[in-house]
Amino acid sequence: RDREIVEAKVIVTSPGRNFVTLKIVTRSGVVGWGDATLNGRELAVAAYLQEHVVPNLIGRDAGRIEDTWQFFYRGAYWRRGPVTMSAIAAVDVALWDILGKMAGLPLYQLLGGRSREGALVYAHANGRDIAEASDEVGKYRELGFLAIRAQCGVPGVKKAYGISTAGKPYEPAESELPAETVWSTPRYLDIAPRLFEQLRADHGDEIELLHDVHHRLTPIEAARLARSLEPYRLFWMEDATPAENQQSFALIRQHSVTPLAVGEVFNSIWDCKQLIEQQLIDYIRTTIVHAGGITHVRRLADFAALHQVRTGFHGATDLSPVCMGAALHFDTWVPNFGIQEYMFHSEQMLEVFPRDYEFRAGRLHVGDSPGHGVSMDEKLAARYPYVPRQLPVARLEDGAMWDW
Ligand code: GCO
Ligand code: MG
Repeated sequence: RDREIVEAKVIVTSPGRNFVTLKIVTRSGVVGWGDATLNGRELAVAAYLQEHVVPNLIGRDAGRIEDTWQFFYRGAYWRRGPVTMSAIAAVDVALWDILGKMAGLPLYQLLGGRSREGALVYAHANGRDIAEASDEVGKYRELGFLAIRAQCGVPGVKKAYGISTAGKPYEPAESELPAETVWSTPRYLDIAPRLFEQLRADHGDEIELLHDVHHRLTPIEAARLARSLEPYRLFWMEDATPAENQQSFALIRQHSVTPLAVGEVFNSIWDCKQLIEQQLIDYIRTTIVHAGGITHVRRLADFAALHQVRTGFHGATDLSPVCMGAALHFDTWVPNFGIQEYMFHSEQMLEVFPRDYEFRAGRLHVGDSPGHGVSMDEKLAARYPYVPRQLPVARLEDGAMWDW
């Protein structure tokens, strides 16, 4: 009876960007926090939670995590999809948080305990040209990063993906209606290998380098890029081509040994079953908030382990510190861990979400507080109301729509 859920509250706040958070409270006063942020579509998940989930939570036993997951997954009838799976994730993570607090144990301990001291993370180095990107890589090396993702502007392409306005961290959803960007595959395929040639020349072989193609190439173009990047030994090439057709990764594989990562837009194991089973990828990026929480992502990671695919969770700023906390506990436990993305949240965001993880020597370390170690200052959150924001779109030079 102590574990009965007596309150469930959806909180939307925008301390620099929008976050959707679910708070669950038990009769004995234990509070659990879950992230439900779906960048650019936040209110769809907030409404799903508010209208269809919260009424079903009141009166349930907070300790029945698996049953609650099955209830919302099977019970919705309309399976999967990013909105449903983000909503389920928020419930699931909040319940794991409560379980940890009830047991007085950090979340990684509930999963099976520590497998490593800290989670290797990668930062984002973005430059308007190759020289600026190389300087940025240098800055992150000085901060102690052991792995760095690098992107640079493409000559002749307005607002290439991943490039911030000078001095500002990259934050894609900056306008109420989608910003229009232009894409040119030939120009990009020309500059990308030159970027990595320069980075190896400037920074040597030891630093791990990553790159995000952001779904913009066809499979054969991706194969060509993967092959041309081989001399620079990337940690991974990400989202080489859209992955609705999982078979298309076979074409890339056939031509190159550059490791492949995909999956930040996936929301269930079914989106990557073939990719994993046929070993068409090396890293799976699907993370807790968008794929049904710890309960589902644990199954996904175990399945991936059977095929020697490792985790490499999405960790852009549009996943809140609550998701980051849960992801880091998962990373601390999961045997087939690869790497964790780490884009900094601003001080303003971190004030709203007090957390106990910290960066040391290239790795993020979780604290030992019970649960996932991230909470929310609700009073402060109330000072930052929702601001409508959407992700950009991309068009080819002839005006036709393309993948952003
Ligand atoms: C990444 C991602 C992000 C996404 C963003 C969309 O690898 O970090 O590609 O930059 O574009 O999360 O909301
Ligand atoms: Mg990405």
